[in-house]
Amino acid sequence: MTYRVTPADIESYDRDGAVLLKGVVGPEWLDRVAAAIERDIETPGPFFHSYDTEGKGRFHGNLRIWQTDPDFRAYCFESGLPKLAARFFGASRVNLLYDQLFVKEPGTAQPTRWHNDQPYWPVRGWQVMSFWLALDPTTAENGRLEFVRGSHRWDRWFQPEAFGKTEVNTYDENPDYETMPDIDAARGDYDIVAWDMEPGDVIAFHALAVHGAGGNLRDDVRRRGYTVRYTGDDARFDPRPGTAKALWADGLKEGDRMDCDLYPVVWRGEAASAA
Ligand SMILES: O=C(O)CCC(=O)C(=O)O
Repeated sequence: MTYRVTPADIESYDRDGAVLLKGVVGPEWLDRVAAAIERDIETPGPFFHSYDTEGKGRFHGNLRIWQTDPDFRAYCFESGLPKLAARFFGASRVNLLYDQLFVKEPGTAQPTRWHNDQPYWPVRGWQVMSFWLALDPTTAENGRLEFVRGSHRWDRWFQPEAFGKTEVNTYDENPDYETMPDIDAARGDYDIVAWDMEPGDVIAFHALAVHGAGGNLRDDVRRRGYTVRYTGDDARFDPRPGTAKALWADGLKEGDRMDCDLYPVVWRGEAASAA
């Protein structure tokens, strides 16, 4: 991976909470990730969840798949993404938080509800971000991601809910969290940004950025997205109510640095040169 983060990328990320990075992931990594996705669909890892699509299409979800598949692991550790995260954070250390797969097969009309991520995650701190990789050409018709520009700076934490009816992934109520407003009912009130993507493009986004995605309304193309989440220097373990228990690390106490087997350090360097 040879992509170099530009000052303009960092400015957009800081201001808007999300930025499109074109052509980050080359054909070799794309092939490895695509093959790993097919393996996961064939024989899903332990955190597999299929979202209910009311009989139409199929929405395959899974997480922590780096732990069971060597190619997902290699992509999370060795692809160069950790260094990109360090650049966005200006951090001297990057930990892998986890990875997650979102495959909407043709005809999966179910949107991904508006949400922000950090309320789901047992981590506090500002240096928490994701890289969503497109494996297919992705447009408004087959479920591209959408972001509310600048929402990562609202400091609003929205109550997690499952993306669809699933057997796993229920979330405790957190009295400090808010209910997500009905953004689709008042889209004109929000500054919504979205980008068409080509395979290998990546969206880098902040963990508090409010985002969602449309359904895959096409019957001839898939919409495979693979996301990797990283944390930086200021991240601390915080298993507050409402967070996904599947992401809780045994052996860490609230306030600890993230470093452990579940959140391994994947990059170290000079913060000054990264900034
Ligand atoms: O791909 C999707 O539908 C949702 C992705 C998402 O919410 C994420 O990666 O945080």
